[in-house]
Amino acid sequence: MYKIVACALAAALLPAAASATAYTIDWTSGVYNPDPLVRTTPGAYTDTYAFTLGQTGDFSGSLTTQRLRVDGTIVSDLDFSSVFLTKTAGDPFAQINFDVPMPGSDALEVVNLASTVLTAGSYLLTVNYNVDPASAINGASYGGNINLGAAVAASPTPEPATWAMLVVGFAAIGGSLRARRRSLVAA
Ligand SMILES: [Ca+2]
Repeated sequence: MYKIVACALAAALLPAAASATAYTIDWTSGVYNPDPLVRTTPGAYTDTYAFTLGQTGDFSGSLTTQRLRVDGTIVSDLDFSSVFLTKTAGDPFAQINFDVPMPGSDALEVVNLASTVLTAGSYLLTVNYNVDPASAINGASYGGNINLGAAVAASPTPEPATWAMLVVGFAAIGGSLRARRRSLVAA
């Protein structure tokens, strides 16, 4: 009996494990609007967004907390704790940690997913956040957009070194034609 009470106390003191929800973005380019679940239970949450790029693309976007205000009082809010991008398959990739301004604030939290060029491979955007008991009464969520654009095409303008090679090439062709003409005249 004593043991059971001790175990129950320990369980109550331990922080609950974060609830994890995985989303898969099925696109190679365009805009994806995350539609995460509205949380009505207080606690820590982890949402992951998996996507695969067949070619190099430009990644960007933003995530914003959605707040509900009743009679001037915010009754629904969540708090981002960390947002980062990792690669699960492909070339080596250094994790990108996006800045989370005003963590834990009741103010509107906006996480800017700074524009980044990503090479082909599989990626995972992880969004960690907390919902406190007061905010959970009416449910808390966030929204935003995740963009993937085609990589900027390589410039068709030849590099200075390429121009130099072209000039040398034309000069060589001109020289050989003149030599050929001279030899024809001599013959
Ligand atoms: Ca907040």
